[in-house]
Amino acid sequence: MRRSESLAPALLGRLPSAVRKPAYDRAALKPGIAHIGVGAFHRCHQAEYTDDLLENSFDRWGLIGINIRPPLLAGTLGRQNGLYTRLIRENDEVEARIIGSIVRVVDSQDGAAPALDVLASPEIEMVTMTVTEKGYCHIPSSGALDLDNPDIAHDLASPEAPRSVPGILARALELRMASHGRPVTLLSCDNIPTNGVILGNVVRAFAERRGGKLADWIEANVAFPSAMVDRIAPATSAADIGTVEQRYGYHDSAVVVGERFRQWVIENRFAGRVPRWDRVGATFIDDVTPFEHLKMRVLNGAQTTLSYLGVLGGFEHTSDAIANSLLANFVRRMLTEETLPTLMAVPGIVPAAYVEQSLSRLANTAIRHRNHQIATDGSQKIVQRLLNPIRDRLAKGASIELLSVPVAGWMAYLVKASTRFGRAWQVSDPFAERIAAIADRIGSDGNALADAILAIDAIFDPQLAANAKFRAHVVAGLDGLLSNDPMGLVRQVCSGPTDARLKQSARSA
Ligand code: CS2
Repeated sequence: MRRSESLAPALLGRLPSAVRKPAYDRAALKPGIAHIGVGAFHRCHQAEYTDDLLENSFDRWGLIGINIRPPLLAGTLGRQNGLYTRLIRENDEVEARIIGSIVRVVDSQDGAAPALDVLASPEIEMVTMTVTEKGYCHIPSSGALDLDNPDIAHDLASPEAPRSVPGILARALELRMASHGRPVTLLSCDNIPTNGVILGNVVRAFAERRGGKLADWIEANVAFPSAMVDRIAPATSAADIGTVEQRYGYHDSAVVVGERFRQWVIENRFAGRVPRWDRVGATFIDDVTPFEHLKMRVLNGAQTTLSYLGVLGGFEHTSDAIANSLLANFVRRMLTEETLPTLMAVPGIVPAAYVEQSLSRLANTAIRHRNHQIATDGSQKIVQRLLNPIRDRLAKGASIELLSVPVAGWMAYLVKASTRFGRAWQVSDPFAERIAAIADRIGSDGNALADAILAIDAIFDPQLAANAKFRAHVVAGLDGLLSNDPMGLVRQVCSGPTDARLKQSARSA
């Protein structure tokens, strides 16, 4: 094999034996699934489960991967005929496997037509998606469709040329209804709470505005199951591409690196035929809620916490942050003392063991998950990861001191990106500008900052924002995290009772 030859079907027979290859006849594969959002997570999760299923019982579940936002797929996955390397990395271990389940990729960034062609075709009976939290165009605090979102306003005015995910899906369903009429399942694989319910709501909101029979047709022919998905798979870096070249001698521009752990729990509510992912490790279940709470509050809650406190403390990756004993101790205490008591019983899982397993996953030094990547779009993440457990705790009169720290961390992260704070780093969050403007106006007064940020009701429901205990903890957190010694705040919170501190910040309010 010539060094750095690019991955392609013709190369499969010549790859080193350490690289596992698809054990089924790829040429016979027919597409049955479409996926929107072919990022690292999809390539490391749904596409791998599907590859397992093809090995297990073939059938006709090839995947068509669609991107409606950058990056373009044609020059990477497209050139490789959909093939890519999935590396599992755990500390010193590396395991390589070529995933063959993606049969075609479609770039639809400049207009919805190519995506609609696929989504409306009769052969597609399952549409999965990883479009990020903000892709659903919902209001995080309520789950309702955000009618002020410019893409939504555009799509409601021009439903035949949609830009948003809800607009594209509603249009695809309309085309299906008007042509072959075959049922379809739309399966969200994003970390939003009750993701199937939210997806159903935003798509139906469009259908109802379209009038005619669409809403009724959707009721009868479309399913929106909720699902919990899990595998840590950071954005691919140049170093990952280099790892494949160095270790295995070929070039793959669509490599993805993930941890060994994976989980997929899907609500048993389908329309049309279903890929039997349950034969290869996924779980089909009546109620996903307990799994969803467990995963978003524990694993994702810990990631979000380590990302904000990590950036503020000067750590680059999750594994660097958790290697710090103060942050490790903080996050373990937060999860054990405050998060765990909010969880429902989860069939087959011991919550305390799940916490330890999650913490050890985050300590995996071979997974280079940047804190800034996880910190992205925090406004769309903190409700399910932090604010919902805080609300549950408040309803029981229980302490929320630890869970409030990462909420203040998210605020401090965006505040410090403002001009007034010297643009400490670049951020990406739909609410970044609004919070930068607040910071520019107010400066470092924790009380005034907290008041202005808590007033954003798309994130903080008014009852929570008005809670004096929550507000006091957020103010104390902000003051500490915006000081010259952010880790000092974490140390202080870890060191015990804080009533005195709270009284002091209440006095200065
Ligand atoms: C991460 C998730 O970027 C993020 O928000 O917290 O992508 C996380 O790695 C996955 O949910 C793990 O399953």
